[in-house]
Amino acid sequence: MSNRRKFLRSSIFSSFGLLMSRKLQAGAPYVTMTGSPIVISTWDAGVAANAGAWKILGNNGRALDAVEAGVRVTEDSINCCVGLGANPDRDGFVTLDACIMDEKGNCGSVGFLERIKHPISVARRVMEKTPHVMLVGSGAQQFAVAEGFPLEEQKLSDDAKKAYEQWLKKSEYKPVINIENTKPKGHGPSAPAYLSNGELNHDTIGMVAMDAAGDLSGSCTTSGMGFKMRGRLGDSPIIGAGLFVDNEVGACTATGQGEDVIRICGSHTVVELMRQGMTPEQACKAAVERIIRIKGEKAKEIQVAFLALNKKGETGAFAIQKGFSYALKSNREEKLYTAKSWYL
Ligand code: SD4
Repeated sequence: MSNRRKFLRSSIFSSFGLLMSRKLQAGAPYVTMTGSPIVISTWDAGVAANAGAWKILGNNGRALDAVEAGVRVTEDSINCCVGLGANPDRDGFVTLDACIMDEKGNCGSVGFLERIKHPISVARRVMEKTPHVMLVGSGAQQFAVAEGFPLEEQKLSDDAKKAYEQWLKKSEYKPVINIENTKPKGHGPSAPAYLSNGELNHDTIGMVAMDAAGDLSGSCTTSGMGFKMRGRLGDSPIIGAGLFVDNEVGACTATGQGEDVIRICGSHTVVELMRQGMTPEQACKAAVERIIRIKGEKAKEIQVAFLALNKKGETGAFAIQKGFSYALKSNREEKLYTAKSWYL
């Protein structure tokens, strides 16, 4: 065979190979399991949130509507940790972050939002009613009010008030974690934040879901780290960090110390690793390992967890520290799982 013919032959085969691998990367390995809705969300509060989402998913509704309705349950809950009753910043004000993303790559986000009960719904309005992705601070609040969201009085819950008063005694601004305990004593610049019933007060809920049509969406809403610096944003309102959805591949949400999630574009990283063929758990673990590599010994002091769902309806999670729980609801099961972790 002449050299020219050899060259043509090999370049035809290599272009074919490239084409095939592009096609595979575009999602070919993932078979859409239509008709099998599923929702997963972070921490124990995810059980109630999933039940809220299921009212929509279980009735052939859209994943986007489900993930908004689901986390609104948590934002509504006075005893929790995510909405207006949550831990304040170090100046005593509750500031909220949230984001939402649908199967078409549409996304919306709000950050540093005060006195609005449902930041997730404001994030959805940003997505649907503005040409932007993100609104923050007084601008986000102004938009929310213009959209008809009531401006609430700030009133700390009894638990948040107690925790804040306790924190003020030392005003210590550094990650606190008790790794000997299955219940980490917080995972950020917070003092331990236990509810009066003794349960750990988590300040974020992230949720990802697939609907009966096989479409994915996700939501994430938080008061952020308790006793954070005023003006601080974490990963939760940042598309690609606290949440990412790619309808060809899968979806991921993150919880824990936002600074370290942002550092590796955490949720986007997990989705891209799933695109390359990893299972959700493998992808979450690989993302955690990146943080461990960057942080070295300091990783012992922080908690970060990822929770992911792929297009086949497979789920998985991985955390730095033990004790990360996530809730799953599908037609077959309703369960609270504990994720594997780097430190045992
Ligand atoms: C943040 N990632 O603001 C959030 C905190 C969190 O459970 O997830 N807490 O950094």
